[in-house]
Amino acid sequence: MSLLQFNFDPQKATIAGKPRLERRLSDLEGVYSDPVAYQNALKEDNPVVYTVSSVEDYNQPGDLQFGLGCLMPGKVGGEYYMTKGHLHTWLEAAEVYIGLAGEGLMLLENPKEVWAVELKANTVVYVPGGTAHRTVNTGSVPLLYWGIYPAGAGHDYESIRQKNFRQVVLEQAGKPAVLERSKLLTQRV
Ligand code: S6P
Ligand code: ZN
Repeated sequence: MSLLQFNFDPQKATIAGKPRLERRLSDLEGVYSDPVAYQNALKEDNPVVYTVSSVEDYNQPGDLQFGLGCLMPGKVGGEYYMTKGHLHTWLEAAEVYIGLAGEGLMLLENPKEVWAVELKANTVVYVPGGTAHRTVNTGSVPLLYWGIYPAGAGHDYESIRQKNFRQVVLEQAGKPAVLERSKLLTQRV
């Protein structure tokens, strides 16, 4: 039996003794709606956009796994830094997100509905099964959150890679605006 208690560092967004995944800007091709702005940003720098430290020690039916996500503040072509976003491979698997610090949104969508839900300290967001989810940092400090999901949920990035999300979060007049991708100007994808 592994440990039942885990120590995490909210400043470093690490969990003691556990792996931490890093996603840099170069890992996010096709995520941002303005490909020219994306390529220009990459020519400048290849920063870490987010990290996820995970505890996936428990793998039996009924078990839970969890990850500490830390999404940096920043923008590409006016579009806020965000995660790749995914469905779960086990499509029906739901997830709970708990905001710890920072300010952001979760884009959620399934074939029937689309939501943009606030994620920040002291909020909990329930991601229903069958719902694609992406986290967006609309603030000026790192957005720190827990995601807690059933063992075996897995990640399906391919469906997102093909269609992307139906909503886009851009800064407009200094504030976040949630827009429909289908209504963006044609130079964005
Ligand atoms: C896992 C959970 C989170 C994400 C993290 C990074 O089910 O939803 O831990 O993995 O927010 O996002 P993404 O889309 O790159 O996996
Ligand atoms: Zn998930």
